[in-house]
Amino acid sequence: MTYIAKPEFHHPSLRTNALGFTRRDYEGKVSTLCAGCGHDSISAAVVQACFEIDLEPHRLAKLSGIGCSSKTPDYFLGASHGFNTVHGRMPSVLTGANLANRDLIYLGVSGDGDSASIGLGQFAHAMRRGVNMAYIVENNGVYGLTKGQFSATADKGSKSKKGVVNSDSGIDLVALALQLGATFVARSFSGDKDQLVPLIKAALTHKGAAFIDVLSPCIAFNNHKGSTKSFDWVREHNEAVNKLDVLMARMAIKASYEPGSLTEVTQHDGSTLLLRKIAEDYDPTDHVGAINYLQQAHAAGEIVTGLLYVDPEAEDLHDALGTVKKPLNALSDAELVPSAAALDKVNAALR
Ligand SMILES: Cc1ncc(C[n+]2csc(CCOP(=O)(O)OP(=O)(O)O)c2C)c(N)n1
Ligand code: SF4
Ligand SMILES: [Mg+2]
Repeated sequence: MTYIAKPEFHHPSLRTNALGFTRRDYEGKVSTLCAGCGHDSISAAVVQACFEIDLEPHRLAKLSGIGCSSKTPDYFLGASHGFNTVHGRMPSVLTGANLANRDLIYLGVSGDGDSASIGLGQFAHAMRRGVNMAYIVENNGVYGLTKGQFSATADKGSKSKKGVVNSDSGIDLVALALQLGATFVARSFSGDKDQLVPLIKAALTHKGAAFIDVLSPCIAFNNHKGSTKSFDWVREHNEAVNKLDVLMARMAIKASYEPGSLTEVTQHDGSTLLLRKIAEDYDPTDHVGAINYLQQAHAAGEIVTGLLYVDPEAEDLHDALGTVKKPLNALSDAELVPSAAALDKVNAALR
């Protein structure tokens, strides 16, 4: 892969976070994507989110598949663990890594082709198993890297740049994630950093499968009139249901607000999600309500964004499997090798 390394020097008065890192410490190589690609804005939002939650870069593992979107982990968090898997296979590789080392924070980055076309089965099983991860799909409705074929998220009736009309029904990954049992489901837009940064912060701190579908226009192949994934279309049809702020456990709630206008949701790690309602009748902790709301909005041609569902009490795959609390590479020989008595017991149970 071609890339350009960024110079390491930075202005001495750049703001630092609680760990003493500047925003530059969360950047990666210089992007080789098309200038104006939505995916670059998502990379910038990831950098901002990790800086703001004081994440230690070496504690994050970023995994992706294949596509322009899946190239982006090279452009942020240069000091984190990274792995580019095969097309559509990020979820299973991430699941394995997570089971082996539960101490890392997992970020999966994928595209609509990577997750809704070739990798749909992998996406489904990561969601239903509750793999503890933040899963971002950079959704442009096309296979950008291979020159703009419709992906499975392209809406029926949407027109390609050459005027071909898509006759297949589009897959809504948000609706699917909800149905599959993801415990944090959100949608956002690469052009709305104010909405996207808090969603990424909340997804990274959520325990369980956290999914964010980010509409991210491909300016080279899917930003024309007739496309339902263009900047203009998404801006015109975007209906946010709420506005989110994330407060980490150590931060006191300083914001002053009218009682009742904010909902507070406390997560496993002690962080608090402060949700300001935009749609009066929307409750992000009501699973059935979220599914109904989405379908109604879809029928009305609206693109619903914001934190659509969260279960703050969610359990993850480790809880379900009853795995050891330590990462596997930290177990001693004594912990790994069963005693003769334990082995006898296992053998006896099998007779
Ligand atoms: C097994 C396999 N099949 C097909 C391809 C070709 N291929 C590379 S990227 C891609 C689609 C990428 O689309 P998406 O995930 O939406 O990413 P984008 O480029 O749009 O960000 C395809 C079909 C491949 N690399 N591997
Ligand atoms: S082809 Fe599309 S998705 Fe790929 S870098 Fe260019 S604008 Fe982005
Ligand atoms: Mg795509």
